[in-house]
Amino acid sequence: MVFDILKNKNINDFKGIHLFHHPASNNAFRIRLLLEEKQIPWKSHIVHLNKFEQFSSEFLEINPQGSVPAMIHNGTVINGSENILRYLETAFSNISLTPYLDKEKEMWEWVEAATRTHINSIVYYLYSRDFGRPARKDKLHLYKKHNYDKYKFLVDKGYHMNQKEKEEALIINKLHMERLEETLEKQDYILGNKISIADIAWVANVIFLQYLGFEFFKYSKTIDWVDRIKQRPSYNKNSIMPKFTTPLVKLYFKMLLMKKSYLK
Ligand SMILES: N[C@@H](CCC(=O)N[C@@H](CS)C(=O)NCC(=O)O)C(=O)O
Repeated sequence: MVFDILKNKNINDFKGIHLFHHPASNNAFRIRLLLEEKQIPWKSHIVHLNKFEQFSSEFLEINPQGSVPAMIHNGTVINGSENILRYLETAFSNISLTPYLDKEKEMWEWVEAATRTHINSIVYYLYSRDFGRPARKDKLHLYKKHNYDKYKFLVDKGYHMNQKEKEEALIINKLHMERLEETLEKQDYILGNKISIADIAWVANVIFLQYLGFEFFKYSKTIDWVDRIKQRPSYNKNSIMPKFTTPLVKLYFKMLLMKKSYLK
């Protein structure tokens, strides 16, 4: 339990890199990939989102938004995937993932686009495919207080998405994938023929979309690019995102939704 670790230890006492994450989180996946790419030793702490550990007072002290990834490095807390990627790239520059100095601004624009769109693209598509974790009514106030964007999404769209909204979720992601495919038609990686943080940031979204059944046959360069990244040593047992989209998960969520305590 993540709060047992946090209860017994002061933030300043965390030495080295401690990542608070969840295996099935695409936002956390890109951090694990970068840590492995840079060969940084790190300690894993799983925050069980389904048990709402993200809203324990102990975890909220680290990340007041109640979300993963969050990281502590020698007592310094850094939250949110874009911030963590930026921090790691600066603090651990031995192995650099910024291969083109003249394209640094462009690189961070790609990273920002991959992370900023989380709720409006990835979460939207996740729920349109019935793989979104059902919202418990008694937890909604916590989302309202700590993670307003997710709260708004759950209330507005989470469980009563009409056909038009489902199509919109698909179109938003298609537009992103078209831009990526066009870029990869010219080169092996997003910025050129060398991997950068832009690739690390986007591949986490793409693999997530693959798990959700997004149709990729039109995006062959993107598929080759994912395979190229999967061949790298950084894609290993520490970083990998397990497949979470089985029919059983859908069935389980459907059963939960029959209970009164869940938002419909
Ligand atoms: N902008 C943040 C978003 C973080 C986020 O929303 N993470 C999700 C997991 S992918 C989460 O922790 N959700 C908690 C919840 O839904 O209760 C980032 O890029 O790290």
